[in-house]
Amino acid sequence: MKNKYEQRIERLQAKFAAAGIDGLYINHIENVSYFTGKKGNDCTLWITPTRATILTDFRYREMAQELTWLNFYETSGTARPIDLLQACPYKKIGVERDYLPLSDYLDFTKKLEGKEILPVEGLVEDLRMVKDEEEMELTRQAEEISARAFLYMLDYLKPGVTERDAAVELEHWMLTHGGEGISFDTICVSGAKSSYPHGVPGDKKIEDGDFVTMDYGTMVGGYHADMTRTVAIGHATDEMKKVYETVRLAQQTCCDKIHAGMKGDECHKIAADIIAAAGYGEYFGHGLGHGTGLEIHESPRFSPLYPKTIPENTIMSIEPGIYLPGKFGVRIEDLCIVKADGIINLTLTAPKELIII
Ligand SMILES: [Mn+2]
Repeated sequence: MKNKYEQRIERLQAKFAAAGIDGLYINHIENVSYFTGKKGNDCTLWITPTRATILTDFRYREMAQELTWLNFYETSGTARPIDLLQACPYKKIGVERDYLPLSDYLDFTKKLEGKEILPVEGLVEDLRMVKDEEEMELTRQAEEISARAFLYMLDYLKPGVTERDAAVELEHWMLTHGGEGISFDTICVSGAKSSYPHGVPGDKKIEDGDFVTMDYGTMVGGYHADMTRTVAIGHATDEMKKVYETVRLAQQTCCDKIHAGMKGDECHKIAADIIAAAGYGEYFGHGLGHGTGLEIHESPRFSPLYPKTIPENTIMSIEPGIYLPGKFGVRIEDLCIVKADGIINLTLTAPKELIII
């Protein structure tokens, strides 16, 4: 019985002919992880139709030797990746167009004799897009910890706490409750700064009348959680309530209607139409959502720029927002598994109705 990594390697090898390559040199760290189960800097893979080799140096020797489904090529000053590629019998060398450093590309094209260097894109990313049961379970666990952290923060947040304190508290809670890292720099912004979709937490104190937007997540087994909630402090004006309700309705309608087989732009339009009908069309300027997995942002996308079909068993964020410059912003984000007949929402334990603390 082949392990899951060997099966993934076989699925990649099956794509070589259509891509016009004899093999693929992989240096993107998460793409390497996908075939090794390990995350090491300075590890690359060379995968040919019949074998897969990990290339790394002495520091990772023991780790590489544990990966019994891979050959190990120990790199050094005289045994460089380019030397392995030169010695192999293959001529059409695929490289990752989005990730190979330009210096390596120039080196390969200039120095490899009798070889063609062919930049390709999306081969591994398309495999990673559709998740297996284990990947879904790890993501579910990561999102559950993140959603429970939100409940904790409802008790913690109060006027006088700074954005930075709140962000640190949130991260600390996740890391002491099973989280294995932070998915991305925690966003915790308040008041007028909540209109910055990706604002950085600062020394500003949370005040009565602020919206506080928290966009964050933790990881389990390398799989990223991602969620956003916006809460009001003390009170909310009628305008704040109207904007919040518009985002909540757009977000919930997407949760109710999206299913596998829809196009990415079609999904985005569900939210965009609701927000535009409420008069805020120009204040929703980003895509509705993105895939998550070994990276926080991966294929596919819910976006006006993504006309492709969303396959079953992708893990996607659904995160509409409205941002009124100089005033405030609201975003609500759940993570979900896309199925043929709808979505499985992984963020259910965090309420979405307007909470005023
Ligand atoms: Mn997101």
